[in-house]
Amino acid sequence: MTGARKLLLVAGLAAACALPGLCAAATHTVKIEGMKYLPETITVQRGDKIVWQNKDMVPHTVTAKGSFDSGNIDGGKSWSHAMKKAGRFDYVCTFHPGMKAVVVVE
Ligand SMILES: [Cu+2]
Repeated sequence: MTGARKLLLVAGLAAACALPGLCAAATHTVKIEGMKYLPETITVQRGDKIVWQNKDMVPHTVTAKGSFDSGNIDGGKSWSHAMKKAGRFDYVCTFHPGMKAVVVVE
């Protein structure tokens, strides 16, 4: 397949995804490493799943008050959550309040 054809195919899939029900939910990954969420801001589509992988040795949480809360995620473990509502969700680690990040659901 040529590069141009591949590009057209990708563009077509992206257009199909704009119509509800035609596109399977995607899974995104946020790494927790060095006391930071990476990326700090992630934008996903409604219905997508996000997996937070704790690469640190210490436990962390993914806590957006009133929206979602992972509870304790031990070092080396992960937690996933499907984003069902559109909006901007600021979240923190309840153990380390300096750890902040954002999920934007379109
Ligand atoms: Cu933490």
